[in-house]
Amino acid sequence: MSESGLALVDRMLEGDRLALARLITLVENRSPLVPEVMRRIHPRTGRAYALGVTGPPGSGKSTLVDKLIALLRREGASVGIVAVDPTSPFTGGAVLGDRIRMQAHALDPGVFIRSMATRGSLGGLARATREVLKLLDAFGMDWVLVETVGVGQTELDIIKLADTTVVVLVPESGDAIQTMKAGLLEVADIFCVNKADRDGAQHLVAELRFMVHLHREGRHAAQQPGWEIPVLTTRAVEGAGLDELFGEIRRHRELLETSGTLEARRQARRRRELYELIVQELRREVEGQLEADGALAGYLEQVLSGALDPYSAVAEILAKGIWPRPAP
Ligand SMILES: Nc1nc2c(ncn2[C@@H]2O[C@H](COP(=O)(O)OP(=O)(O)OP(=O)(O)O)[C@@H](O)[C@H]2O)c(=O)[nH]1
Ligand SMILES: [Mg+2]
Repeated sequence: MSESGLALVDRMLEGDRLALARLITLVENRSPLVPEVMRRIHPRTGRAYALGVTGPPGSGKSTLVDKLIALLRREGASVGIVAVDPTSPFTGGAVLGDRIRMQAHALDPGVFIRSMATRGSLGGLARATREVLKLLDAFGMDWVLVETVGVGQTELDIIKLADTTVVVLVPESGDAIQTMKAGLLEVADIFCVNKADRDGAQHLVAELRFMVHLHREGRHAAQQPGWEIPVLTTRAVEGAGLDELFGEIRRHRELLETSGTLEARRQARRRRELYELIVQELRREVEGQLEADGALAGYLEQVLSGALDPYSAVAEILAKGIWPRPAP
């Protein structure tokens, strides 16, 4: 690792915000320094509590996050925020909106806000988000908040990085929940019906409560005995319902901490992370070797010409120990 990369980590650990910002940029740019950075910060991670806020575009996530930051700051907690938009390949409009909405906190030394959008692969975004959360954790933030749009697979991967997840819906999203149901119940610890000043909020609340009730024995529910997903209403712009929402977040955290579920969740996360990293490494290696390695390239050629089916090729490559090869 370059001297400057190392120095950056040291400066970040001493509380240098500019160094933190530059390390996040390294992560976004998939710098080859990232594994070494992660290795060095590891002893300083694991302290922060991760809160996820997810929901459809424009449901008021950033407005809610902005108010939650204020509540956390009032308690003296420091807060790092990552706003992730998997739907946008650009650092564009939504991100600008986040900046404006959270501007009041931008000068607060106890707050650090960063927006991220997709650059290149979607899969890479979940990994980058995890790495940024670790940086914020190592920096010393008591809470790390991740705001993410929607409930597709990438978004689910991102939201699974959180200890507690708030799913934000609005009265207009009534129809959308039908299609998102499975995904929502897989991640929601708390349902927040925002824009409760609009028609249909109570209807949505009833619908969600019914859904929670029906699925109270589902997988996600079964993993947290003693917790029935609460359904709350908020009017984020006015700050109405925010104390209740924050109360439920804290109650959920306490339950996780006292029941041992938090550690179990974090272990499940570490396991997923390890698997993912191994698979990524192997994939990278095999991609590099497929063309370069004589034996593998021979198989590739036969498959390309159609002379050999890929199933037989894989079986032979693995059976003959051509790949993976033992380390030299
Ligand atoms: N009427 C009403 N409008 C709200 C409420 N909360 C937020 N809004 C408005 O909804 C719009 C979107 O709010 P954001 O906080 O940017 O929503 P978001 O979910 O972060 O949006 P994206 O990040 O773009 O997906 C803004 O114009 C807010 O002022 C609410 O409780 N009632
Ligand atoms: Mg937003």
